[in-house]
Amino acid sequence: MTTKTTAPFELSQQLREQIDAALRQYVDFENDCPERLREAIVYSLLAPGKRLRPQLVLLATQACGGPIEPALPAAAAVEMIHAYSLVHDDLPAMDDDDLRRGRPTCHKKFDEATAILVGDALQARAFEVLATEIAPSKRAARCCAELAQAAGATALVGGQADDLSSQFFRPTDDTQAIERLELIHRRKTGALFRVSLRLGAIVAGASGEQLEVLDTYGQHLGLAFQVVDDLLDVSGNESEVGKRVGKDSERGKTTYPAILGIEASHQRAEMLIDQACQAVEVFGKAAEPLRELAQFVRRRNN
Ligand code: GRG
Repeated sequence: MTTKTTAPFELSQQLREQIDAALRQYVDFENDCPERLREAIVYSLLAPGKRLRPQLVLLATQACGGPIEPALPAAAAVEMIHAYSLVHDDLPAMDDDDLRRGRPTCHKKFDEATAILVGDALQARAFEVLATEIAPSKRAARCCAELAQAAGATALVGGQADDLSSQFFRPTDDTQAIERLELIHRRKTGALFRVSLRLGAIVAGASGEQLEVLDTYGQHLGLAFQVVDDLLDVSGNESEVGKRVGKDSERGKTTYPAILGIEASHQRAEMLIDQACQAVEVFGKAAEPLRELAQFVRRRNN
C-alpha cells in the first residue's frame, strides 16, 4: 500500500474555485431567505470539504469531450445533496456528531431545527437548479430523475436506513457480513458517486456506451472510497480527517478492516482503484484527470 501523504491533486484547485463560485451563486437567495437559515446553509454547503462529487461531474463531462461550464449546475446540485446528507447524518437522531469538515456540525453551530431545515432547503434547491439551469429541458428532466433516484429510498436514504439498523443484523459468516456491508455502501456512498459521473455524461450528450463506462468507474471508485473511509476511521488522524475517528469500532459497526483486517482492506482498495482506472481506459487521455482523482482517493488522508 502506498504510504499516506497529503496528495497534491493538481487539477482540483481550479475546478474547486469554479465549483465554489457556482455553489455560492446558487444559495444567494437575494435576501429572500430568513437570515439564520441562509447563514447555516452557506456554513454547511461551503465548508471546506473535498468537493469530490462535483469534480466527478465536471471530469465526466470533460472525458466525453464537453466543456465544463454547462455541467456546473449539475455539479452544484450533487454537492447540495451530499451536504444535506452530511448535515442530517450528523444529527443526534442519526450519527450524533459534533465535528464535520474540521468544524462544529451544523446543529452544534446553530441548532437541530435549523440543521433539519438546512437539509430540506438544500435538497429542494438541488432539483430547482437542475430543472432551471440545465439545457435542453429533456436533459434537465433526465438529470432530475437520475439524481432523485440516487438520493432516494433505494439508494442514499435506503443505505442510511440499512446502516442505522446494522446493529440488529447478525451475519452468519464473513461472506454475508461483506455482502451486507457492500449493499449499504453501494447505496449510501456509491449511488452519489455513480450519479455524479452519469450527470456529467448526460450534460455532455454522451453515448450509452460512454455512460456505462463512467458508471462502472463510479461503482469501483465509490466502493474504494468507502474502504479507505473505514481505514481512516481506524488509523486516521482526527485533525486531518476533520471528523471524529474510531467511532465505527466504538459502535461495533461492521467495517472492511473489522471483517477483512487492515492489510486485506488496503489491498481491496488498491484493486478497486485499479478497476476504476481500467474502466475508463477507452477514453484515453481524456480520462487522465479521472485516473488522477482515483489515485487521490487511494492516498487521501481526510
Ligand atoms: C442522512 C439520508 C442521509 C444520508 C447520510 C453522508 C451519509 C449518508 C453518511 C455520512 C457518514 C459516512 C461515513 C458516509 C460514507 C462516506 C462519506 C459520504 C463520507 C463523507 O464524504 P467526503 O469525505 O466528505 O467526500 P467531504 O466533507 O470531503 O465532502
